[in-house]
Amino acid sequence: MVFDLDMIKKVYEKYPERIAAARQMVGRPLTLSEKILYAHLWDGNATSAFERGKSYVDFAPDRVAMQDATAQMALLQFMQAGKKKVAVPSTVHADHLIQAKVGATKDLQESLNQNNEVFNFLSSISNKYGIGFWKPGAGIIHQVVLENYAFPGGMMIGTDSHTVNAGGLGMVAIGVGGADAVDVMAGMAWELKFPKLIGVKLTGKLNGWTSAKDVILKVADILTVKGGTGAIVEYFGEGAISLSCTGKGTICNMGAEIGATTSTFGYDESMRRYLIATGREEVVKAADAIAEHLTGDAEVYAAPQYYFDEVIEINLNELEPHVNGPFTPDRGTPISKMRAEAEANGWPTKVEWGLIGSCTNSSYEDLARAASIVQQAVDNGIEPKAEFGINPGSEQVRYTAERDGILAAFEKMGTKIFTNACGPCIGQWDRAGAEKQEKNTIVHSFNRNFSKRADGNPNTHAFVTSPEMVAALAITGDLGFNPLTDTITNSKGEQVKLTAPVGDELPKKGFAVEDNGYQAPAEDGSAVEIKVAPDSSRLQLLDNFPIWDGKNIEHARLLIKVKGKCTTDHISMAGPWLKYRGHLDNISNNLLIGAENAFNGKANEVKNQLSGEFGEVPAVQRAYKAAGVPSIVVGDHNYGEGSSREHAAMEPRHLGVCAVIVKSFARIHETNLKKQGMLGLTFSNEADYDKIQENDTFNFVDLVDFAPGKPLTLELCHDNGTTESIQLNHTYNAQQIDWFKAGSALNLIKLSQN
Ligand code: MIC
Ligand code: SF4
Repeated sequence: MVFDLDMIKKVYEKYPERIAAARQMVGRPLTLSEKILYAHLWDGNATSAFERGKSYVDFAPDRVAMQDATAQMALLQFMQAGKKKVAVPSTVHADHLIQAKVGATKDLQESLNQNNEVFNFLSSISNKYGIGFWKPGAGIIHQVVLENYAFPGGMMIGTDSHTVNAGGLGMVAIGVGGADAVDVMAGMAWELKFPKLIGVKLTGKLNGWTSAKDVILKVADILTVKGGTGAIVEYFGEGAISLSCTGKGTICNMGAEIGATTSTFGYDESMRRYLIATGREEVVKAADAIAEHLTGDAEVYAAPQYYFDEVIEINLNELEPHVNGPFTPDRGTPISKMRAEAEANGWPTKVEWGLIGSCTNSSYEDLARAASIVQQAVDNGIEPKAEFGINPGSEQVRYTAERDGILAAFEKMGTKIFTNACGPCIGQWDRAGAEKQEKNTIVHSFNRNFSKRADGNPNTHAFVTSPEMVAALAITGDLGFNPLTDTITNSKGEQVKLTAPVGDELPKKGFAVEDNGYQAPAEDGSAVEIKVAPDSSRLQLLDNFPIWDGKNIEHARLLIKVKGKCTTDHISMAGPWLKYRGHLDNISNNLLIGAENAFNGKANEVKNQLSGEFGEVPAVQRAYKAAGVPSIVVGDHNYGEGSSREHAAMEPRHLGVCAVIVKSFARIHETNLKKQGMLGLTFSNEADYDKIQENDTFNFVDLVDFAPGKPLTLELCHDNGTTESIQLNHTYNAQQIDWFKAGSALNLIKLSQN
């Protein structure tokens, strides 16, 4: 079955005219990213050219995807928007709340027992509002989207930063907070700053041990975790065409790790093959009819330096397998240098676990290639030195991989096959012994490796690599093992050299599945009642955030000045806290507990200015709230990097923080703060960060004049009696200032309903 074929055809019908209009306005050949963006303007045909990195533009995305951990808050907000049905095709995927412990069957049952209330809520609210629901065990959101919904030239948003995975099928797919999803589901325009464009030209062809993952590991190494901020990364060249569609998905997926708005590839043969293999010949037919519009213009790819803001070239012939980490996905090390790097940095080289899965690398091809390594170990009598776990990307992938003997190869090596879900990637991993907090190394095929992410142990050194490299490193139990040059000793004492991985891009016998886990919504859901128990610890209906009183904020205190990396995992931790994603007050108890206090170097220990005592961040903030004292949070660079979770913005808002002032923001988090009616500001002069002292009080002296393009002034009153003023920049446009004034974007939607 092809989902929403009519919608896809309608999008394609508009393409020729929209592209012609864009061409005329822009006045030069177009990149693919521009074509997709201009084809999705809310106002129809382009009437002017937009300035990249400057113009705020209203778009009309074709669809919305949400996962269970973020959908709860998104849909709690949607409930308040007063709509009968979602305005565009939308889906919810139950994938984040399932723990990996002993293996799929038991783990899934356990998760159903524990999360029943939330799954029932998501299932019934989806049913009510016309949203497709993918049940627990159906698969990871981005794999399921790629297999069923993504289409070349389409535009979608999703409440998860890795929504960008759908760029593998030539979409512009963007991760957003739930409040953005509410706009689109409520039939309103969705606003985005017109992105900058980074072109990545791929020459040559992957070979031997190198895989698509290595392309993005290399790009991450070059661009770092913030190098893609505000940009779409467009891949092209013969190397791009030679990659499989799911390989392209892997590359786009991890574009989230460099802060890119999204990444994409032009429509090509690999996409045709994938669409056909997943039962979507109809989409191929429709796409073929406008194929010229579904890729960048030839002039662009011939002379990219004139059309992109930045161009990177990577020769796939020369690319080496990479292993990135620990603690950050942009620290890249080619495998030939790993032993020396690990020794120089004191990283444990003994690998304890190898994990294959996550939305990044859980395709049929990924499992097949990794299995070919595992099979060699089995055939040669090599005992694996590390433990092994797999999360297949979807039930369709799992079922097919089982049928084709791929899972059997892993099972022979004692691998745990976990549920088709996120599992360890999001800290849903009951790893035996993690509580001992021992220093150790794990390797995985995921995208993120922030401290504590997978198992909660700050001393776990997690490294990101391709599935086939995970297999090789886990088998040898040695982080420094270079399969291109090194040998392994088998049980008979012989030296064995692994041969390079092989695996079918798509199953020769086609994909198969018995129950894909999809639940279609009711035609008319108006009678469906949504129940949220008032005493539930998991779900809580939302109250409006208070509207701005129209006055300058005075006598604010410092909740915390954060030092160094502060991802959304530091602001609103996942793992055990995922269970409160639908209960704003309960989840607020994790506010900033992972962030380092710049004054004492400790996490979750800040000075309560009312009592003079030190306490945990959420408790101190609750004390300020109870006393009616406004507060601010100060942060470093790329604040809010990582996830799209809007809890990281809603929690401080709920607890009474009024402003977050940082050196720079990650895109999604900055928007989330704006949506929730907070002030997200940056130091005009970065060095002013150093002027903020623990006992300061703060006055926003010209907030009453808050206007687009006009910096704000903050007065710092130090406890020695001196004061000084600093300038704060902001990127609020007129509408976003209205969100601030109304208390939140949602408050404004509600006002417009009355
Ligand atoms: C993640 O990978 O961190 C997550 C969990 O998928 C998040 C979403 C979330 O926090 O729920 C993401 O990437 O947006
Ligand atoms: Fe799930 Fe991990 Fe992908 Fe996030 S990155 S969607 S947690 S598999």
